[in-house]
Amino acid sequence: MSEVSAWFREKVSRRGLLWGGLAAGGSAIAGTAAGQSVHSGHGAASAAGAVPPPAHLAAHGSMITVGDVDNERNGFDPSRMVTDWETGSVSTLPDGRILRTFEIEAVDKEIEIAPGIMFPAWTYNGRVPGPALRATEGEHLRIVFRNSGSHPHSMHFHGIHAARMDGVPGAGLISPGEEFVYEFDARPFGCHLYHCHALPLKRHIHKGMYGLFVIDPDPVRHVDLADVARSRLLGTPENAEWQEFAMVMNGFDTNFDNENEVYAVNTVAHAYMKRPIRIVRGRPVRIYLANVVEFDPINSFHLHANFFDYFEQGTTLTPTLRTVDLITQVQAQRGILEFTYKDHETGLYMFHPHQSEFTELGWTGMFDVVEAVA
Ligand SMILES: [Cu+2]
Repeated sequence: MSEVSAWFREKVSRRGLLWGGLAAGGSAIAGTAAGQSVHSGHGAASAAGAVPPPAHLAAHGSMITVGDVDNERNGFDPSRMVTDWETGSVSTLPDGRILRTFEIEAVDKEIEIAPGIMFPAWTYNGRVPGPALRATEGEHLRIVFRNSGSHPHSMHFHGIHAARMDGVPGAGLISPGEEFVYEFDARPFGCHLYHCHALPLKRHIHKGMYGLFVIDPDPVRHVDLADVARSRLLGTPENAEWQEFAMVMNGFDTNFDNENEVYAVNTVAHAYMKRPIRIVRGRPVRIYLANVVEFDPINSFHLHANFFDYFEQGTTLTPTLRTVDLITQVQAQRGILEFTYKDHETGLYMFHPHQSEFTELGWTGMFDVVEAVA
């Protein structure tokens, strides 16, 4: 068998496995791509006692999950998570600098990643991805980390810090029941991430131990581009003009065969297809995007009917890519996307990776561009 046909056979069987599993679990993925009509998708939803999908889903003929994930049981809701920044608590050090403290607890938790599909996750503060930590350049950070999970864990930050704060074995990797305090200054500014660095790394990351770590630029340190820096600094009037979203592209290997069966942004398959992210037409949009997908070498983000500027790792105040509608990210790669729909009609605009397989297995969403929020 040629390499190509072997690849195809493997992908098809993976798809078959997911569909079979979903059907057995009382859920289904409905859609045209699998030879099911959108109408029969409605039927499946009714049979499961679910509300029929909104008109926009039928209009797009999308292949998406049927039914709803129990956000309350999960303890997190992708629609809220997308704007939920964890800023910790703030105090002043004797030298006048800001001390920002975060409290993070590792806990084992079963989460629902698609309707009826449970995943035994390891989490930071009970959510996947973990809290989207946000600080300002130059602050002193203190992260109090407690391990209430069943395995050794750590927090390894992508940032600048001492070796003893690195979250690797011997430097902040702690056993269940232990506590460790990471301390370092917030630098460089940018869109970073943190993740567990216990071994086997692949397992600890894909179980759910990752999150965004955003450091806003301090405008005082960037006089030439102070306006840009202020627009990125949470809490300023300039920043309030922007519609900012936290997005972590992730995937889940539900049967432990080193392949993902479900893909998403912020964990729940197709969450933003069912509840599109609302954007006010006249205001600019900024996405803090990171890829943590395990097992697949690359992920991507494609925006429909529009182009954006991209800031690789967010560490510059001028774009590193201008006027693109697609970027790629390997694992741990991240960046900031900036765009606007101000000259567009209102309506539903899709975003998804350009690996079609990922879109069908959960990673696709919509922006609902509106005139104003009611
Ligand atoms: Cu871990």
